[in-house]
Amino acid sequence: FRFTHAITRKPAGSIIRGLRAVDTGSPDLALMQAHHAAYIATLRETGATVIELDALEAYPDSVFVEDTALCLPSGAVIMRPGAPSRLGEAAEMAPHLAALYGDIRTISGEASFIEGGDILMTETEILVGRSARTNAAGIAELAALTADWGEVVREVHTPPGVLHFKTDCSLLDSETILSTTRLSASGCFAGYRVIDVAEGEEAAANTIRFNDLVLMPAGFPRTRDAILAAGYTVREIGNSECAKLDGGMSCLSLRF
Ligand code: CIR
Repeated sequence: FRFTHAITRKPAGSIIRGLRAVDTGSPDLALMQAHHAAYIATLRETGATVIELDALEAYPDSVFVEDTALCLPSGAVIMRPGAPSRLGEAAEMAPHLAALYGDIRTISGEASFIEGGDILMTETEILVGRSARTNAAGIAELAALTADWGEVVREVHTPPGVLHFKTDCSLLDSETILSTTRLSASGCFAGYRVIDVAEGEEAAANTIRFNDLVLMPAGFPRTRDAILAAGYTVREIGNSECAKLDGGMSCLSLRF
């Protein structure tokens, strides 16, 4: 959770056509831009360098850069998104990572699918949740590609009906995970300290610990108070527009 860099991408006007599980109305681009600017300013407040890539109109969901790659200490892995409309986003990210990393590897199996939103990295392992976007072949390929970097990949499950594994959980520090009870009940976080999000506030589970701050979506006071009570410094960021597209704090950046 200590980072020197983040990569973000400006939201495109085509965001109104972004993927969503349930249609609760189109996102408002101007409001999303304002939230995005607050998010970037907060990352910068911690001293990190934040890269802002230009909007990609051809890819409505491209603001959600997390799904395109996985940044590890030894190198970066380019993902293979399971959403057909998002497949091309990964290749758009590759040159930006190649400029920063010496070793870039790519998930390339025709039958392999994996999105960064399904991946939770802790200090000791990489948990990858199978989901509608991430399959066993994608997880196996990630494990094979990163084994010689010393990475340990563990396959877990995303709760039914939940977009990504990390929609429902976040790393708060080396031993602490914030999770919905529907996910932690599976037992996948045995050995970690788990803070449960308040009932009815499941959408608060996707936060990020970024250096000294926990960035969380605004509007979930009971979960915010639980995180504060555990001793973390919290910044609430407006997320109403990204939430219409099932997106949250982690989706908006690659962190390394
Ligand atoms: C999608 O369905 O792919 C986007 N509308 C939301 C992606 C959210 N990304 C993430 O949780 N990492």
